Amino acid sequence: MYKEKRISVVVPAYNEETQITKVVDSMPAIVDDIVVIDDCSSDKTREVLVALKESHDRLRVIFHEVNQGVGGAIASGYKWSRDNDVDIAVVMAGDGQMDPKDLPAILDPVADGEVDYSKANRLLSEGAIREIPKIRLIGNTILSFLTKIASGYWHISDSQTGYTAINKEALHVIDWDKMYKRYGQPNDLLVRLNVYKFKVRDVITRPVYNVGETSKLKVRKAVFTISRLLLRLFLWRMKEKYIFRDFHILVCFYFLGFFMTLISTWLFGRLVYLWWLEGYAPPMTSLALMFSTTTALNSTFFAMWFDMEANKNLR
Ligand SMILES: Nc1nc2c(ncn2[C@@H]2O[C@H](COP(=O)(O)OP(=O)(O)O)[C@@H](O)[C@H]2O)c(=O)[nH]1
Ligand SMILES: [Mg+2]
Repeated sequence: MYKEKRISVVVPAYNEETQITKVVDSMPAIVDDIVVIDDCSSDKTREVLVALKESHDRLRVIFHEVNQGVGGAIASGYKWSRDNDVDIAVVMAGDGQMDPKDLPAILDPVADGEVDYSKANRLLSEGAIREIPKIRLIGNTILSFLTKIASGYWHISDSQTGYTAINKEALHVIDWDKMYKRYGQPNDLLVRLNVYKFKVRDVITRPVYNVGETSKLKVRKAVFTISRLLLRLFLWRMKEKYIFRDFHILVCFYFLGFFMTLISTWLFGRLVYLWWLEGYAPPMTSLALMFSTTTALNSTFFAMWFDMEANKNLR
């Protein structure tokens, strides 16, 4: 229990035979249920967990018969927490990259009823540039920016962290079977939380690397796949939040921004082509390009500003 709330920690684990014991052993006393999901590991994770269960009565283990991905494992842990009357469900990786010392700080905003979901933010910590591998820092920064646009939580960054806490209300509202099942899970969840108007906050934590973990994530591939996912999520949020559930003129501004960007691209292409062919820029095309670019930028910035305003009380 923490502040009279029942706490579960959901631990997705895939081939973590060397790491999982340490994660379970180091779980602070405030945690009531350690819910480890073995996602059909091909190493000895399953055997290690069965043995650990003998000596840890807080440990609950869920075995997946087929591999579902980290998001699928987290969904199983969330459903267990929802059905077992847990007040706050935390997620910590099975590879030891989340420092249990940070747990109270992550829990506080949710336990005190200030927000519905809190998450770690390693990018704002002092050692971020030194401790996070460069390629991951770049990938994470790109995805964090795109996640701001897609989710409407403009005050949130480090969208790729898995260290999070969610309250009972959100556990009951979100449809966990629909959540994205692989590495884009945190991004997908943020967009869903926004549509249901849940409050979200970042808590600064220190990045943890080189504790014996082997990452299964390929940064380039993940940036590409998650960017595509974010585009789909963005369109879904616009439809759900600003057309169906309520209406906001910002969707028209976003649409105009997009349309004018297409026109500008076409005009720019035409201008370069004519310049190259005839050695001069036709004044009408140049003027039209100036007009369409200005409108494209203005409309997009207005749409973003409206979105920021609409979400400013969700922090
Ligand atoms: N359930 C499940 N967990 C996974 C899978 N891939 C990775 N994980 C877990 O998700 C967590 C984070 O994965 P990791 O590869 O370390 O990602 P990184 O820390 O972002 O590099 C770890 O606890 C892994 O055991 C998977 O396919 N299924
Ligand atoms: Mg890891």
